[in-house]
Amino acid sequence: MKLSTVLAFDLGASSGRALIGEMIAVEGEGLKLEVKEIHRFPNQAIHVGNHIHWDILRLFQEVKTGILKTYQEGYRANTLGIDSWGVDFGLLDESGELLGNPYHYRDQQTNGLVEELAEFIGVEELYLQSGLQNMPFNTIYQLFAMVKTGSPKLDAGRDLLMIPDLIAYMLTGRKTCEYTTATTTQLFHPVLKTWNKSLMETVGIPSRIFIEPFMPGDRIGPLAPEVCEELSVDPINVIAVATHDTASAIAAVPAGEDPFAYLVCGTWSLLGTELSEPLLSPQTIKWAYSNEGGAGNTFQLLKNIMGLWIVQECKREWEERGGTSDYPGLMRQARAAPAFQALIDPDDSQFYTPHGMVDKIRSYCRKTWQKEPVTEGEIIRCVLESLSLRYRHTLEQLEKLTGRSFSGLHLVGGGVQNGLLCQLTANAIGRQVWAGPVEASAIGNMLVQLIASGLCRDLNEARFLVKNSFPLMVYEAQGDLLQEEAYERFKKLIQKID
Ligand code: ADP
Ligand code: LRH
Repeated sequence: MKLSTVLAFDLGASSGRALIGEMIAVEGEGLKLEVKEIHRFPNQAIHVGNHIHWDILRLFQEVKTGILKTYQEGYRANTLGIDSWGVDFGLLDESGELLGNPYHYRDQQTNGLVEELAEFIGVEELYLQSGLQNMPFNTIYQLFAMVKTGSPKLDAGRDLLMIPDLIAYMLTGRKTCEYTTATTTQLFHPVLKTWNKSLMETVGIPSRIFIEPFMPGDRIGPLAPEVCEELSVDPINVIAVATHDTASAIAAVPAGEDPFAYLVCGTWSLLGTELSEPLLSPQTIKWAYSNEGGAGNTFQLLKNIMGLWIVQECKREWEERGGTSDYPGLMRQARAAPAFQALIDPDDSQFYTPHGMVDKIRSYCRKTWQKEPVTEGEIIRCVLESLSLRYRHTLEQLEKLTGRSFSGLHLVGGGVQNGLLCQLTANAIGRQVWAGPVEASAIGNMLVQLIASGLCRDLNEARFLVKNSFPLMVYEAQGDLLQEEAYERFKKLIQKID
């Protein structure tokens, strides 16, 4: 028996998708969530002059296409939700018009601003005020860049809408701000759980542009009449889900009630554990761990790791040069390449910026006196092995920070499809990896909609639904001496940051 139909839009930095979810009661098996992908589209940075932007209007158009396709396929969603990557935003003027295209978080406008603000406010103070890892892309730095250049957009701006809020506004005409994405700005106070107006004042950011946050599960409103008319659809209710894609993905981790560790593995790798309150200790400051808001009144203590972005960029470069390898092809080559030849520190700042990734990896290896990876397989293997060792390092830090011990690691997101990475991660951490679901963000998005409509009681019940609906792949650790020796080498490489 079908109990509800929900529609989720998950906008990632590399692609966006619309998934329909049906909650059904199956005799003898209990409640299940059946999920089907309706629409998928690429997302990419658009270069204009010296800046990079998101193509927000095209993303909105793809969302409308997704709604249309659900109707064409005969689905009628009760509610819909939108999640996306964090930190980026659009500004609306007095009349509700969007002021320019949102910047891509990798835009160079924030170069040098982390250091500048640190000198001005102090790293420790900034951390205590925001609870976040100091990443150059955080909203605070993007706004600080506008303050410094005297951007007229900041003067004319009346409302700041984070990307998922902006898409929701285009769909409904309602200006809202959702809590989980608000906590990625570095302008939200983790302890007071409200916008940090004094920090805004210190940096010169006008506090009037920030809207009081909605909590995950709050109702934004129905699709606007003009959207319904254009698409010939019903006024579906839009729900503020856990609109930060990482928060949505974590909501869909098929864990029980005991503490667990997760790795949300997509463009970025977010490795962390769920807490009921933020953890702001001298050690979390030193190791720069974020406390981000999660669904169900949780805090997510996590580390932002460079992730599969490095692989994406290598693939893009090879494609531009006429290469044809898809992900499975590249991973086959990486499997065949010799193990632990050369390692990189994936979080070295040079890997953050687009372009020239293959050369950057090779020159890093050269400069650190390692054997330079040459073939596509060798390069991908070098990146994946380095990531897996970074995951081990982070998991061990997380245990020290929280006093918890984890028997394994839940891995969710696009990286689940990379069997080699999952196996390398299990080997590196010396524990099991439970991989799945791939579409965790979209599923977490659906779960909050189901909680909002009263079909799931809470996050625990929602996670049970995931467990009961999606099979997991289990990877057993296969450690050896080579592994330990590589970890020792890796720790020396990253010493400068720890
Ligand atoms: P985001 O939401 O940040 O765009 P995803 O969760 O969609 O990211 O994950 C994207 C990543 O998934 C890619 O960088 C790629 O490394 C990996 N991936 C996608 N498809 C495959 C595949 N078929 N095999 C292996 N890895 C894949
Ligand atoms: C992952 C993510 C991550 C942010 C980054 C901007 O998609 O939302 O949590 O730090 O993108």
